[in-house]
Order: sequence, then structure tokens, then C-alpha cells
Amino acid sequence: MCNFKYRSTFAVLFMIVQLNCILKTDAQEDNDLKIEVLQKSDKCDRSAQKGDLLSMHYKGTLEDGKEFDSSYNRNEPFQFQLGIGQVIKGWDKGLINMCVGEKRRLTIPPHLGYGDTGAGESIPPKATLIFEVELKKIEDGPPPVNVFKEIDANSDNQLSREEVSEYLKKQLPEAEAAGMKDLPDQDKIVEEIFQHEDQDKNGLISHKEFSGPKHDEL
Ligand SMILES: [Ca+2]
Ligand SMILES: [Ca+2]
Repeated sequence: MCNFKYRSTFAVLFMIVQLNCILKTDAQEDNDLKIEVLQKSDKCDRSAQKGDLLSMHYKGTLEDGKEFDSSYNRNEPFQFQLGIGQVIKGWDKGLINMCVGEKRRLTIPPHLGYGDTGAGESIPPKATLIFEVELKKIEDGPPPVNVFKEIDANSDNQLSREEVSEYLKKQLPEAEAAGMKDLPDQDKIVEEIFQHEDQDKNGLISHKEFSGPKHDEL
């Protein structure tokens, strides 16, 4: 989801750092996610589990059929770690147990996608997202790192703008070195992160609000 990393707040941060967490599972939320298997895999030695590094091809459309992003256009699968908040929840939940070669269609309600705010110009507020995905590769993911703890420099269990900003300052050169181009302005990333993560708008991201990796165990 190359373009996603610029549009999605927390994804900007976490795709840069590529780390781990336990996602809160909510049975209610799972009910709204529709998973259709379009093509089964001929042979399946290993299925995708939380913490695995996946290479996927995908095409994302809105309900009206308008395509907003596709890895096929870039001719390169998208790589991310499953189940740890690097991607939208609909992906983290909808790709579990998938086999290499399998194709699925995920119909993702807004609260498991980009929510009430949407993302960038192509994903409007409260959008239902339809992804056709194809799993190309499963590899072992890196060990978990508690990103919340790393950002929370003064250990008060809250993330301030300054702390997030400092953290990004350290991460951005690495991201650029890893070949990410056209990263948005750092202040803009911070503002976007706060827009999504600081739910009660008190200027701090609490441990509870933080949607990214925040536990020491996978
Ligand atoms: Ca703090
Ligand atoms: Ca807050």
C-alpha cells in the first residue's frame, strides 16, 4: 500500500518502523468484516499468522467501484507485518490464515478502515473499502518492539507532540535510506497522527488511544 503510507496517519509511523503489538480483538468488529475466498491455494504449507511478514498484491476500490489504490500498477507486491497495526484493522483481521496463492475479497466497514475522517483525497469519510488481495509470500517477521515505549521518552504513559516529533526525526532518515520517497513534511505527519490517535483531543496520545505497537509481547 505504497500510497497508504502517506495517507494513513499511524501507518506512516509504523510502516517506517515496522514493529509489533497485540491488537485488541473485538468480536463485534469482526462481525462487520466480510471475507470472501475468490481462489483457494493448491497447496498450503503455511498460513498467515500474526507477526508474519506478508507480500501481497491488492486492488482497493470504493463501493461505487472507483479504484483508489493498486499494487498491480506499481508492479511490486506490498510488504508488511500482519496483525500489529501496520495496516488498517480490516487487513490485520481479514488476512489471517491466508495461504500463498490464495485470493480474497475483503469488504471493510469504515471503523476497520479509515473511519470517520477518511484518508487523503481518494478515501472519503466513512468509506467502506473493498480490497481484492492476493498473497504472494509469507516470511518470518521481525521480533516485537514496543513503539509506544520507544516514543514515550519521559515514561509518563502519554505521548506529546514533542515526543512523537523527536521519534519521527530519528525514523525519517532510516525511512529515506530504505528507499521511501516523497515523505510528507514531518510536522504534517505529526498533525495527522494526532488527528487520528488523540481521540479525546487533549493534545496527548494515551496508551489506550495509541493504535500502534505498544506491548512487549507479540
Ligand atoms: Ca510522554
Ligand atoms: Ca488524548
